[in-house]
Amino acid sequence: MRCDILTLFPEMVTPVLGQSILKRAQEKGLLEVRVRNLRDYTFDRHKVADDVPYGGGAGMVMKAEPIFRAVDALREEYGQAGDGSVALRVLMPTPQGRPFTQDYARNLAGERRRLVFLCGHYEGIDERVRLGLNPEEVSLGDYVLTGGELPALVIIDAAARLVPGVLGDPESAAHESFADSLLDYPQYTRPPEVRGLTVPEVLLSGHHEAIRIWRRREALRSTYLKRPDLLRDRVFNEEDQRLLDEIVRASAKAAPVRCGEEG
Ligand code: 6GU
Repeated sequence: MRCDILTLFPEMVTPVLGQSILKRAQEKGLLEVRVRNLRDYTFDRHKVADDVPYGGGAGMVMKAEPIFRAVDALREEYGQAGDGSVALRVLMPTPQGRPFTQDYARNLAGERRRLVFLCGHYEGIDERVRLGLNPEEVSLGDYVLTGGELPALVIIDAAARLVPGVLGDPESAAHESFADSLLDYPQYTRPPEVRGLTVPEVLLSGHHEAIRIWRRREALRSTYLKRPDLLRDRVFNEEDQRLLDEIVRASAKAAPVRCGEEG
């Protein structure tokens, strides 16, 4: 996966890329992230990258031309794809975008073109960037952030970990939350007792099949209780259906809690 982040605040992103799994992915050559300061593509003595909005109002708007120039520079540098199209996929993090999901992350992880993130800040970006570059607008959810830098990192993180070889154990990505549209089962590590809280017996049993079923049941239970929407319209195999029936029966028997009350 090859990415470029275009931002007025490179220091918001570079430290994160130099840590942990994203750092190792880059060292292994599985991930490349180049961070460019949009200020380097300004064209006046004072390197002005933003200006007051036409029509008045609060805040500043990012100027269009430095962004066009930065993308032109990338096109120049990376050239054309085999079919003559430019080998860039331009993404713009914005609350107006298409919702970012695990499927979206999988799609980016398999992308052969460079992923270029245009990070807006302040009150936004001059509309002509959207009109001229037609970026793919992507949103993390229905809330507002101060800029596109944190979303760009979130998106790169979610996609990079799906690139084969990025996670140490190839099983880790396959087995966890959302790989299967279920929430994770609980994990425990040593010691067997912490502050009077013990580890479920089955996990100490060494009985692999019993452990597998326990984990499956807990994943289904957690999803049923916390995110029932993920189970809607889903077709279950026989085992999952049986586990889910048990869970539904058990939770119906437990003292019902009315909406707004604590358990
Ligand atoms: Cl992707 N960008 C910004 N700036 N704010 C957001 C967002 C993205 N997703 C939710 N809020």
